[in-house]
Amino acid sequence: MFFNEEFETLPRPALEALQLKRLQSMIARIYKQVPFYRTALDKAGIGPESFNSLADLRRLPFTTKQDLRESYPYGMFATPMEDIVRIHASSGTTGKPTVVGYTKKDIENWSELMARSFVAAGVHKGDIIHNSYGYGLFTGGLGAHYGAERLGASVIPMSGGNTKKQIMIMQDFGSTVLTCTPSYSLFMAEAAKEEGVDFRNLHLRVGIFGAEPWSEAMRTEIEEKLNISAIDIYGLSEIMGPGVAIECDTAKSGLHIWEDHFLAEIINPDAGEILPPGVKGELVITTITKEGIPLLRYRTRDITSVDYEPWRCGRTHARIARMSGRSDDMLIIRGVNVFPSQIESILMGIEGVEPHYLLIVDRKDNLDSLEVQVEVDEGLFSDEIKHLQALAHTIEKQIKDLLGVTCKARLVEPRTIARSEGKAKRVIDNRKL
Ligand code: DLL
Repeated sequence: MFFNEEFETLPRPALEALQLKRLQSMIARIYKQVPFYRTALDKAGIGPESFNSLADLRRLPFTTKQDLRESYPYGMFATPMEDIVRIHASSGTTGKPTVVGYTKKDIENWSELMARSFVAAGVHKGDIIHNSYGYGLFTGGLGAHYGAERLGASVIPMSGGNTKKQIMIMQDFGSTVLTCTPSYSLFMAEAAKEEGVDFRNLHLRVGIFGAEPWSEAMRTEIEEKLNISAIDIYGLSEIMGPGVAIECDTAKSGLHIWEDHFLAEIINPDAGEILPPGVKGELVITTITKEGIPLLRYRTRDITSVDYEPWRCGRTHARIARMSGRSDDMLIIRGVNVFPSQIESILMGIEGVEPHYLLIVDRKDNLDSLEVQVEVDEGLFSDEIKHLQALAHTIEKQIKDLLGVTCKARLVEPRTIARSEGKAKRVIDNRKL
C-alpha cells in the first residue's frame, strides 16, 4: 500500500533526475535569499549555474547546528516572514533553541510525507490514531497530527502525560494506532497493568515510535507488552520533524528516507569524507523542496548507514539503518534533547557551584532519570543543611524551567568528582536500550 505510489516507486534514474532539478532550484534560491549560503558558496567557488550533477553535491559546504545558532532566530530563513505560517524549535547546544520556519507549502509537504509514513507503517483511513507525541515547539505532536489528517484517519490529539487518562481514552475510544516515544509506550504498558487493563483487549494494532534511540530488543518488548506491530520513525526539526524516514511494515528493516525531498549522504564524522553504502557514519541531509529554511548538507550527528537497493515493498527510496548513536554528546532524556553544555551553563550561573559536574542518566520502570552531581563551595558544607537543600532545589528548578527536564541534584564536596587529564567525562549513561 502506498500513499503516493508514483513518487514512492519512481525508478532511480527518474528519481535522480528529479533530485537534480530540485537541488538546482534550491541552490539558486538560497544563493539569492540567504546571505549565509551566498558567502559559503562563493567561498567554495560554486555558483548556482555551475551545479550540473548530483555528484557535485560533495563540493558544497556543510551546515551545522552551530550555523543555525549563530543565525538565531531567523537568519537562515529563505522566505520573508509574511510567508512563514509555523515556527517550531528544538534544543540548541547552549542557551538558545534552534528555530525552524515553515511556509504553507512546507506544511503541505510535511503532511504528505507523514501520511506516506503512516501508510508505510500499515496505517490507513479509518484508523484511530492516538497521538501522544508532545504538542508545542516540539515537532512530534503537530507533525503526526497533520499527517494523520492528510491521510484521512481520525486523530486524537492527546499529547504527552496524564498516563491514566491516556489508557482510559485508548480503551474507550478504540484507538488502533499509537504514536509516542518508545520509552513512553513501555511506561503506558506498566500503567495499564496497574490499572488492570490488558492490551490484548484493546484495539491497538500499530505503534509508530521515534524521537529517541531504541533497539531491536526494545521493539520485541514493546510488541509483546502492547500486542502491536512497532515501527521505527525518524526525523529532526532542522530538516522537517517526524517523517523524514520510516520503516515499512513489510520487513521492518531499515527506514525509507523520502528521497524526492531529502538527499542523504553518510560521512566520516571526523574527516568529513563520503562513505560508501553499507558503511556506518554520520547522516548528512540536504533538503531539496523546503522553502522556509532549506538546508544544504546538514550534519545531523546521527550515526547510520544507507542502502540504495530497491526494496521488496516496492519503494525505491533508499533505506537508512536504525540509528546507532550520535557523533556528538546530545542526550535524549524522556524525549527531550539535552546537551551537557546546556546544563553546564546553567550550573555556572548559580552561585556556590564549582565547575565540576557529572550527569548520570538511568532508566527505571521504563522512565529515564537524570542525576546532576555537582561540587559546591567548601564553605557550604560547613553551613546549615537547609542552605544545601535550597541550592539543590535551585539547580533542579532552573534545569526544569530552562530545559524542560526533571532532574535530581546531588551536591558533593570539592574534589569528589574524578578529574580527567584529557577530555572530561561528563556523562554516565546507564540506560540499556
Ligand atoms: O525528535 C522529531 C521526531 C518526532 C522524530 C517524533 C520521530 C518522532 P528533534 O526533537 O529535533 O526532532 O530531535 C531530533 O532525535 O537527530 C535523533 O538524534 C533523535 N531521533 C529522532 N528519531 C529517532 C529514531 C524529533 N527513530 C533527534 N531513532 C535526531 C533514534 C531518533 N533517534
